[in-house]
Amino acid sequence: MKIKKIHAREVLDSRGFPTVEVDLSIDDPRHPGELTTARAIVPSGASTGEGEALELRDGDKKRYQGKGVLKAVSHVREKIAPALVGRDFANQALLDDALRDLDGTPFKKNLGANALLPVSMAFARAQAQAQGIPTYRMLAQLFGSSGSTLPVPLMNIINGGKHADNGLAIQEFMIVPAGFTRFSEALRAGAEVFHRLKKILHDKGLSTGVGDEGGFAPVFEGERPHEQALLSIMQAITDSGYKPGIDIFLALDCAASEFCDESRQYNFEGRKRPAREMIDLYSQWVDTYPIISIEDGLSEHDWEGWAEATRAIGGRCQLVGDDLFVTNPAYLRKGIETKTANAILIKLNQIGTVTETLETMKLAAQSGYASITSHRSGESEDVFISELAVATDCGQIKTGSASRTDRIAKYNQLLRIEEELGERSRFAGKGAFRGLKGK
Ligand code: 2PG
Ligand code: MG
Repeated sequence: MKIKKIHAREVLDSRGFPTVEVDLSIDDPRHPGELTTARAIVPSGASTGEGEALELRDGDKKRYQGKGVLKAVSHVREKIAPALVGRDFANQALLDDALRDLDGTPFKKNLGANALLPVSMAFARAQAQAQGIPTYRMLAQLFGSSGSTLPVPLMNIINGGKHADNGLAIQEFMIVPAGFTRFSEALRAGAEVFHRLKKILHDKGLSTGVGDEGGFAPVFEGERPHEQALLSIMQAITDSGYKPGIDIFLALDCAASEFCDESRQYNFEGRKRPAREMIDLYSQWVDTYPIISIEDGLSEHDWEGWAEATRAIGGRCQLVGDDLFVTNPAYLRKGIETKTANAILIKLNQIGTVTETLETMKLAAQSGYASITSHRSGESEDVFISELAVATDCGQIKTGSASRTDRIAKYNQLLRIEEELGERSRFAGKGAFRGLKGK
């Protein structure tokens, strides 16, 4: 696969901040003399883990409040393109090795993960195009999987934390329509609950404006706003004619690093609490509500709290490390060795190349950790994560609510893939979750 052209440009993400888009062309083996060109856009997080690969921003306050990405764009144009164009790469791993060598640092501090990743993703797509196969099939070949499993969507229908300004400490309240036989049915149920929730909030006089990931961002007045959020969602599920705990389950992303202070006290509902208290609260919620997944329930700096949480709730609930593992095999290995968490959130831009992402997912699968392919809060029309979720048969995708095209684009791509796979497709369903026993 000889690379013929690489071009980068600054485009905007779903929050209106700049990000990097790359067009990459290779020879088209099916049409000698012609090129095939693929495109990719990098997403961007707001509640980022400290161990993430570098997202290079210009820092020039005169442009986009310092958030411009012209440096990353120039790294693609002036460093990556001259080094790679004209070279032949037999596979994704070799291309990604070359990208990593060019950067030369583990956290992509020289060129920026936002310069490397779009090249890596566009190359994956270009390879698929050259072979005349869909991207998920190409990625499945790399991963050694069947590439036929449609993931259960984890749909974030109430937004809080850094993704909204409604005072909720917990960042994401998700519905998980796992009790269906097809992805399209699960998605339909999820969308129906989303619309029902809108009515419930409206009738209570609460705002139905949406946050960064397309979920509602109401301000729940009074005591225990987080339980009010859970109860509103439970009502939305039943009012839609579905059974909580049978058809539809709940999941949380607490993003607790954001409300944990330096002395490891969690600032939650008006009071500072030690990890033990947060764990007791989660444990009680898991018993009361059909919660089957809790992400970042403790801070990324609180490995002790995490280990305790895993002992206390890990047997009956999926515990997902996002900020804790940052898609990095080294952090995941530490988690496996210390029996911390039992699942990992997968975000390509936390690590910076497709190959490293697949390596992390492989390690997770071999160690009995579930992988959840995930969007970022700053997204675009790029649907690579839908392809990745199906390709790896990981069984779960987290890509926002049933609104905002940046989120819906991912779901629509999964609908297309389900249709294309036809009889060969399977929906991951409840089998994707370890916490379902006894619910
Ligand atoms: C998360 C993500 C995506 P962000 O914390 O899981 O939902 O948010 O992209 O802001 O890190
Ligand atoms: Mg998270």
